[in-house]
Amino acid sequence: MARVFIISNRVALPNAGVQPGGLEVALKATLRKHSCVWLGWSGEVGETPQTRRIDRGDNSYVVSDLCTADFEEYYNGFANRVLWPVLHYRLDLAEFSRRDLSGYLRVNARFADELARLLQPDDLVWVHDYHLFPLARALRGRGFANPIGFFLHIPMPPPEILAALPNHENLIPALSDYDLVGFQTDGDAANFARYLAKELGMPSHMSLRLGSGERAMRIGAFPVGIETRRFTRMAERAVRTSLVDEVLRSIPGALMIGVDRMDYSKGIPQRLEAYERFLAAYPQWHGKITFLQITPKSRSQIPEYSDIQQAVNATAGRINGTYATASWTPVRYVNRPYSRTALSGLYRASRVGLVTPMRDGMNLVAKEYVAAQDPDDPGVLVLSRFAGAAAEMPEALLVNPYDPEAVGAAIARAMEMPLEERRRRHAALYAALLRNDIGKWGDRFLTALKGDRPKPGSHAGAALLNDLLAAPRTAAPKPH
Ligand code: ADQ
Repeated sequence: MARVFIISNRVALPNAGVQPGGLEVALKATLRKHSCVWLGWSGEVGETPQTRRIDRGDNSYVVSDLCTADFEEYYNGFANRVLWPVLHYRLDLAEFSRRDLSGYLRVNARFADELARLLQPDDLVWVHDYHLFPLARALRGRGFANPIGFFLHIPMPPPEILAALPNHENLIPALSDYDLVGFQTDGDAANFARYLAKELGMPSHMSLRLGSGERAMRIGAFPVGIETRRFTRMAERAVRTSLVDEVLRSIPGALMIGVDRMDYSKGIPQRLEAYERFLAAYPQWHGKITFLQITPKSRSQIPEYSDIQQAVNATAGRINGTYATASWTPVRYVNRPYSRTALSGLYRASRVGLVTPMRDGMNLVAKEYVAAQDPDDPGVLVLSRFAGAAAEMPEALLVNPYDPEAVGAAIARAMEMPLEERRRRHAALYAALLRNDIGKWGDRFLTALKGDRPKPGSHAGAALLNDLLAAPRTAAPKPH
């Protein structure tokens, strides 16, 4: 098979230690199965940027530093202060500047130059995430006709929100230079299809004439999964380690766990408020539940992130100040990352997994929590309906994270749930995880990219633009 070029903002170098982040987890199986070249930013910032290459087995890693202006404008600026909030439905947090946009385009052009030096005509190119929307356009402009796919790990909002993104009329149509554009859910793919129809008057057939020539772009849903059985085995071992034992011995009653990167999309302050409402409404659980929230810091250069940090500290302090006793601390808020092994053991030891993002592309923590459970005595997943994972996990207790009382009631329901019901829900959730194991995700995407249509009825097969727009609808507006 041809080499697979993976391009993403950050590259998880082999043996680089703990790096919380979904991309690394999602790509692990693809790296094991194919000969890959993974290219992106090294994570270093310097005035004389260097490029390094590491070869490991069948894979190579090519990473380049960014200069300070690139880091500020491309990464901190346009990617994290404009695209991240807008795509998470937070227009109120977006801070657009033309300078940041030009930095974003400049770094994309640089990645295209880097790729141009390495690509052979039969290589497949798989581009990841919102940092790199215009990369295919930059590659096409350099004369490359390789199959190029794009996967968006975060949500695609409806066109009414996307249209508020300054310069969307250039940026979003640039996605049509990809052969395949993949999303986490059918809802995200449908939002993109609606954008194309609404903003660009694009017809509901798949040959699109846009920008650099005629190209058949397809769009589809490819929900990211996890390595289910592997994670289960890891949790079985990890639950017997001294870390888990010490945690369990140090708390009275049951453990409830939340694990997230520090980000406003994850709804951590709102989750703590929901727990506070739960403690107020269900005093019978005082002293019998401990909420462990694990959240390493991220993007702390950006003020919104230090604001959440403060809000979380304040709420956790208030809850403990109100309810703690000499023998019970209701919230333990931990600010450091844990290994995946340690997390898996903690998930298994937890009676409730609280995963309540305000908006999330998928959310792998929800899936890991389910995979980690003991099927004979499983814990209960309380999951935000606004996580992409909710579409595949209807047997979780689905909640609206904007409604703290409802989340509090779901915690109570999870704590009280009879064993039979817990087993039934867990079995259904676990079966869904196996159907969409991550090992199949990369294959599905790469097969679709090579042009093979997915088998009808296959889970998470590419839902094509045709299908998404198949419902009878009024004539599309003309392009403006
Ligand atoms: P993230 O928002 O980074 O990724 P999420 O899916 O919540 O990701 O979790 C990613 C991984 O990081 C999980 O394997 C989890 O165990 C690990 N992780 C999270 N918090 C951690 C912590 N506190 N300590 C240690 N490890 C931690 C993006 C999108 C998601 C999407 C993924 C994959 O925002 O919606 O699910 O990509 O596509």
